Amino acid sequence: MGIEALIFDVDGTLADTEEAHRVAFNLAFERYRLGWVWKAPEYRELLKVTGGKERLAHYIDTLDAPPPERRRLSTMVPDIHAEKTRFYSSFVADGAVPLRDGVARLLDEALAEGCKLAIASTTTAVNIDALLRSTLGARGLDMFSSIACGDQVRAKKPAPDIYRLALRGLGLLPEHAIAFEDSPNGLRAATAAGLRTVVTPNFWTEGGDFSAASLLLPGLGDPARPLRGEPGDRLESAAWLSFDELSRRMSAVVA
Ligand code: XBP
Ligand code: MG
Repeated sequence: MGIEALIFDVDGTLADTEEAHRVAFNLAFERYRLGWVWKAPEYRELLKVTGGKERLAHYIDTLDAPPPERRRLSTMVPDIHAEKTRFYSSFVADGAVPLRDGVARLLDEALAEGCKLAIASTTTAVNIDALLRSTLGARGLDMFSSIACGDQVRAKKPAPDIYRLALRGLGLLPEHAIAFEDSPNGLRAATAAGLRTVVTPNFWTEGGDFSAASLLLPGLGDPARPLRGEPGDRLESAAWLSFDELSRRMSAVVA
């Protein structure tokens, strides 16, 4: 039972996007003269709430403000988030956020072996479109057989819904696919959907509980940017995660 699809999370996994999201949120707050500034340590905590709108609503709930003011601010969440998305998607469209090491290589290796690609992300389709076009060019969107994202599901990560939607789009059972994630919420979502998961943490998620990961690596690596201590530490054949090694390793586990 080989691997028939790789399902990628976007933010933090395909690309290290959260600093751009954080800057975009702060520009939207300025635009609405809210006087809020999310600095990195606070944003790292806020990232435990997935979904930009849900994160904003959570933040407003924690504000030391009278309930009528909190209610007024809550009605502004969709507009603030739309403004933030305009800032973020323009940064990304301008090429501000590259793919993480090894991502483009692994995508191409998988496609060359007839393996399908999919996305399961909490962010919006607008943001995903901008990232795939700016990093992979016009072919970017066409590389993915299924893109499950944002508000297509009510329950966001760590709920499994978005991964189940991606699997339905692929027409596959979870045992025929591998998920790629960067965060504990994402790992929980993929695991709950029955998927084995490769986790590549980043600054915003390092130190999280990744005990359920099938494979935990600092990144995917590349011949030009090999992973320190590999092969030998966690990988057998090279200092980067190749589709061949992933395929061998994961098919063995299922068999
Ligand atoms: C990470 C998220 C998103 C982003 C912000 O998504 O939780 O909310 O932080 O994007 P992923 P939005 O599942 O790709 O890791 O403001 O568009 O939600
Ligand atoms: Mg993520």
